[in-house]
Amino acid sequence: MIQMTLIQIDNYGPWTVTPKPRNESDIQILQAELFADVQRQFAAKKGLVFFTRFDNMLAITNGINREDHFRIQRSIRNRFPITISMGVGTGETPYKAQKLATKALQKKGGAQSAERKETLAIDSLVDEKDSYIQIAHIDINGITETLTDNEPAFDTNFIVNKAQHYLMTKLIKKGALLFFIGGDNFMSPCNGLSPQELIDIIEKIKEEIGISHKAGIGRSNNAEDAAYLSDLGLETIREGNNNKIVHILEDETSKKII
Ligand SMILES: Nc1nc2c(ncn2[C@@H]2O[C@H](COP(=O)(O)OP(=O)(O)OP(=O)(O)O)[C@@H](O)[C@H]2O)c(=O)[nH]1
Ligand SMILES: [Mg+2]
Repeated sequence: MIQMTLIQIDNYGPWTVTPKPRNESDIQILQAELFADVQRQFAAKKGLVFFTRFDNMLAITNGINREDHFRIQRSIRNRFPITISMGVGTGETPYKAQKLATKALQKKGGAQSAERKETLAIDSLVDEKDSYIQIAHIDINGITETLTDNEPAFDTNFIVNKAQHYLMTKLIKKGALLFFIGGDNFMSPCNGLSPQELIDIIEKIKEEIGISHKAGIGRSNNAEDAAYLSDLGLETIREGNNNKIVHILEDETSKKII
């Protein structure tokens, strides 16, 4: 089971234009600093946050309890001009977990409600004994030679975006999520997805748009270790000159549970 947390800035839309529109550069700074801050706090507990759309972020939070979430909300309130609400959900797939997390928060009020402030809506938390996370770190093959060093930066960015869209479209059908994490890298929390299904998706995208990917898959009972193992998996593929599409690594904690 995977546990996911939705982190949402309270009543942010109105705040960005009250008393009059704030400078976009200042809004960008706030969002980047908030992301860095919540990442640091969740990471201290082996969680992993994806910036998603910045005003809404999604995190893998297995092992992080009610009190931990509350402390993060309080710390943000004490240091930022905004507050954050959170919803927490669990599921056999990441899609289900984030859906329940979102529903729990939506029930407590809208994103632009002036009444909903620093709400913590927990649908469910994963028991330590059921905690299991599978993450695929997906990366484009040879982007530096083919694109970064040859094409205009914007065109390369557009292609990375296109790859992301194709990956998301196929992965969501399997209950897996996909987040852009920088460069030519994507991370997919993908409990329930078989390695063969991922290989099939990557091969299909190669056929459809001519972009080839590789993926390290990591499995653990916490996000930090699952992500780290997925990084190591990618390195193993690189050592073999990208001949393999997928490489799986799992630790002792994940072998007990599927
Ligand atoms: N967020 C993140 N970004 C990375 C990571 N590794 C590389 N990058 C970024 O992605 C860019 C491309 O790196 P690579 O994927 O290693 O380069 P490549 O040319 O595609 O080479 P191969 O993937 O080995 O085929 C780098 O310049 C970094 O900006 C990572 O683990 N995480
Ligand atoms: Mg690459």
